[in-house]
Order: sequence, then C-alpha cells, then structure tokens
Amino acid sequence: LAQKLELTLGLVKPDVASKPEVVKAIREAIIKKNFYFANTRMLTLSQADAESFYGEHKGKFFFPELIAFMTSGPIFAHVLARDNAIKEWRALMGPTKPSQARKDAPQTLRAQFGTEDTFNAVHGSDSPMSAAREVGFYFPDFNVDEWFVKQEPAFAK
Ligand code: DGI
Repeated sequence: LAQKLELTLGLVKPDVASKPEVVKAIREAIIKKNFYFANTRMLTLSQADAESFYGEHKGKFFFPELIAFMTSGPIFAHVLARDNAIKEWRALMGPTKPSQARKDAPQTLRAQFGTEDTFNAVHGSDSPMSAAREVGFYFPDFNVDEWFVKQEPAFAK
C-alpha cells in the first residue's frame, strides 16, 4: 500500500557542515533510510535569523551558546520527504544530547557525530506544525502544496 509522503526540515549544523566526510556520511544515512531531498540549500544564519528560528528557547541558560554556535558557520538546510518523515528523521538523529545518545542510541547521527550538549550535529522538526513553520523559514519560495500535486497526484487534494 502506498504511503503518503510527509515533509520535515532537517539541518546539518555548523559543527559538522564544515567536515566533508561527515556531510557525506549524513547524506548517505538519510538516503539509506529512504528519505529523499525535496529541497536543499547551504547558508549561514545571521544573529537575528538564529534568534527567530530558536525563539521558543529565548531566556533559557543555553540560548546564548546555541545562537553563537548556530551562527558560527555555514549550515545545510534540507526538506526531507518520506512517509512519517518527522518521526523517522528524529529517530535517525537520536536524543538531543550526544552523550545520552551514545548511551541509549549509538547508531544515531547525534551519537556518531555530535560532540556535546549544544553541539549536536543535526536538527529536525518535532511536529507537523513546526515542520510547516521551519520549511517556510528556510524555503520561503517553496510551495509545499504545489510540490505535493507534482509529486503525488494520487494524494493531491
Ligand atoms: O529538538 P532538539 O534539537 O532535540 O532539542 P530542543 O528543541 O529542546 O533544543 C534545541 C537545541 O538547543 C538543541 O538541539 C541543543 C540545545 N539544547 C537543548 N537543551 C539543551 C541544549 N544545550 C545545552 N547546552 N543544554 C541543554 O540542556
């Protein structure tokens, strides 16, 4: 039975986006898990962009470090597509803290490629609402409805 595709926003963060062999390993892990790339760009976040993207964490103790980290170099932003993409991408990323990921989920990207706490290699949307917001944040010209009509005429509304 055909599964309806879902989109999620995946980021490759500055700690690993500057390492070509890690970028390649993450891309291969994504493909191996049957995602495909609906859209991709490379960019460097400004201070204002990073603060807006992570607005829900404003005021938390790790916020300044998180913003300094996320603006420290180029990142890759991907729109990832597959069935159950939001949950499956978070499962592939693993727990937020790499040290915990290494204990509980050693095969995950954060376990393999994250360093510590804030420096956790990848980001993924955590709900359909955040996926819609985050895809729009990085890809303001990406028309999701149009994409679905083209990709999945059978499911188009
Ligand atoms: O959705 P996640 O990225 O897994 O986690 P989140 O939305 O709760 O937090 C966003 C980012 O903020 C996370 O990827 C890393 C950082 N962060 C979250 N909790 C902590 C943290 N950084 C530190 N140093 N300590 C934390 O407890």
